[in-house]
Amino acid sequence: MKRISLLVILLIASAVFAGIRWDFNGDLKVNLQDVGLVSAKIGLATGGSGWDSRYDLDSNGVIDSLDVAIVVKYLNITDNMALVPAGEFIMGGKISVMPDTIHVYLDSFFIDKYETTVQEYVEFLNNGNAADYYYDEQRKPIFQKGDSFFVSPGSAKLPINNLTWDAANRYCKSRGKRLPTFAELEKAARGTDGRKYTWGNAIADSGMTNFNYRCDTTYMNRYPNQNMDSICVWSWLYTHPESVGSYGQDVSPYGVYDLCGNVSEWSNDWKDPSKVPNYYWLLIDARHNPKGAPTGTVKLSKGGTYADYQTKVTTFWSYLTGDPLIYRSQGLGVRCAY
Ligand SMILES: [Ca+2]
Ligand SMILES: [Ca+2]
Ligand SMILES: [Ca+2]
Repeated sequence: MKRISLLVILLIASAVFAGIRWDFNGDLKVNLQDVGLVSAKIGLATGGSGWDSRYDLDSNGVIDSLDVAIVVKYLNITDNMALVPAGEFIMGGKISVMPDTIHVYLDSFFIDKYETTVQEYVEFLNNGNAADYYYDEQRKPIFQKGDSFFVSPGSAKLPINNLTWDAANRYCKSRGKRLPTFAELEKAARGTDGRKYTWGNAIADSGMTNFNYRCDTTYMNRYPNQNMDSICVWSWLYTHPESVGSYGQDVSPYGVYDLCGNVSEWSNDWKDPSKVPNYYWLLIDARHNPKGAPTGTVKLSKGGTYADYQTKVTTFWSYLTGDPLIYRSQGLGVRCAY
C-alpha cells in the first residue's frame, strides 16, 4: 500500500515537473530555487555523467549561463503573471466559435493575472508610443497635455479599452510579452475540467463578475412577467468597466482575474476566412498548441464584457471583431502572455 502511494506521489510529481519547463523543484512557481538548481548543473554536457536534458533549456547540449539566464528571465516576467501548466484541457461550448467541446493540448505559458490597466497603458504611451493614443469620447480615461499623457482621476486601475488589435499587440511586445492565443485565454479561464465560468458552472449573478447586472436573476425575479429581452435593456449608462481584480469570484483555477467579464480581450488568432465558424477547429492541428487560422481579416476576442448578459460572460464566449488596424470597441481590452 505504502509503495503504491509513493508511486502515485512520484507520478504526480513527475507530471508536475514535466508540466512547467522552468519549475525544476515542482513547487509550481518559477523562483530563485529553480535558478539555484540550474546553476548547480553548469558545465554538464550531453553524454556526461549526471547529464539532465531538462536543465538544457535552449537544447544546445550543454548546461551553461545561457540556461540560467532563461530561468532568470522567466522569474522576472512572473511578476503579476500566472503560470498555466502544460497539458490538455476541454475547449469550446454551445455558444462559442466552437460549438462542440474538444480536448486541446497546450504547452505551459504565463499569462497576466489582470487585464492591462489604464495606468500601464499610459506608461506605454509616454514611452515613445504616442501614436497608439486613441481619444475615447465616452469614458475619457486618459488625457493629453503637450506631449505627455495622464490618467484621468479614478481611472488608473480600470482596464484599458477601445484599443486596436495592432496597438494591443505593440503594447504586449513593449513589455517583452506577446498576445495570448485564443486557446491560451480559454485555458487560463477554465482550467482542465471544462467549467463554463471561471468559478464553476453556476450562472453569473450580481457581484460574481462585471456584466450587465440589469439582466441578473434578482432583477428578473422582480419583474417575473416580462420577457428577458425587455428587461435586459442595453445601456452604457447602467454598465461600465470596473477596476481590474474587483470581483473575487471571477478568478480562474490559475488565479487569473476577470476572464469572464469586465472587458473582452484580444487574442492573437485570426478567424478562419472561410466564414464557417468552427472550420479551423475541425483540423487536427487544432488539438495541439493551436494558433488560429494562418491568415484572415478578423481577429478573435475572448470573454464577455461589462455590457453583456449572463449568457455571454463565460470562459468560452468570443467576439468577431474587425480590421486589426482600425477596429476598436468600448468593451474590448487586452492582457498579455509569455
Ligand atoms: Ca520552483
Ligand atoms: Ca544550454
Ligand atoms: Ca475580461
